Amino acid sequence: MPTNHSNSAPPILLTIAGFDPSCGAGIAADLKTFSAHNCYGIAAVTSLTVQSTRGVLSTHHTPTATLRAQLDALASDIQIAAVKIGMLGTKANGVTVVEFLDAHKFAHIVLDTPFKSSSGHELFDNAGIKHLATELMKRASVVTPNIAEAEILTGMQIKDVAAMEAAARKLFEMGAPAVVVKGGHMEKAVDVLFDGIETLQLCGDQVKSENTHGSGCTFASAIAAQLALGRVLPEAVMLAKAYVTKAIEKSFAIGKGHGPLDHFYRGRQDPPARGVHEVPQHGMHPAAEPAAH
Ligand code: PXL
Repeated sequence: MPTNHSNSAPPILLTIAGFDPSCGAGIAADLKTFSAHNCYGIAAVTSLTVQSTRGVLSTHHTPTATLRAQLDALASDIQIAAVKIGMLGTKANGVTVVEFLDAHKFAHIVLDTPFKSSSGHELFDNAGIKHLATELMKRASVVTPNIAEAEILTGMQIKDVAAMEAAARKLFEMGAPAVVVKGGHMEKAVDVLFDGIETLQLCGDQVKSENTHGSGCTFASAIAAQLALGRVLPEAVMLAKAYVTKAIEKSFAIGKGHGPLDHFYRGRQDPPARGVHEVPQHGMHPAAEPAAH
């Protein structure tokens, strides 16, 4: 009986996040992103949301003991190369995650900060946001707020790239070892990375698309995958930005609201030009050749 136990496993990444049943954001986006980077993903669910492409209808947060049990079961069994944290729901879940991180000392921790869905539904309570700012942020390798989240965390108003840089520095002073402030909603889609030493502006053209649901989750997960694959942070962030930009460019509608990115655009081939696939070409397997007549 052949076994496959000698095949070496790819890097294994853990996402701690909410579940979006329309699979555009949250855990599903994270797992697709890990897979697209040839990594293996595992997940602990912090919250079950009820949503479609049209928005979030309700959230049902995982009881703390259940979240802790998921995390302990996974970490006691599987070697985790990097952790990505997304929606947490409640402060109690945030506290559980802090305890988990302290017990294990992971090499790479990417902390995304989804506080509200695009449709305006609360994804994290106010006490949780405070706890994230004072306790969780300093345990991460990098924190990835968008402009609105950076404003909430810093109390600053952010109107331009200079203010994004100032906010990134303030978040660093508040304890985050490195920060990416995401400006994807700005005309020029500039992200600002501050790693405690230098600031880097990452410029990209804003892709006009209605199907951007899960962009933040995807970006943070792509950074985690690149870190797990051995890239240094600036390189990981640049590659993640290129990936998410292309995945938005290739995004598609699946329902009446905001559709998902195409996480697997790299593996998709354009259909062959008309005619090419209809007539078997010389050199094909004999069984596929047209019968002689
Ligand atoms: O895009 C932020 C986000 C993150 N995680 C989950 C979500 C959403 C937005 O709806 O549902 C689970």
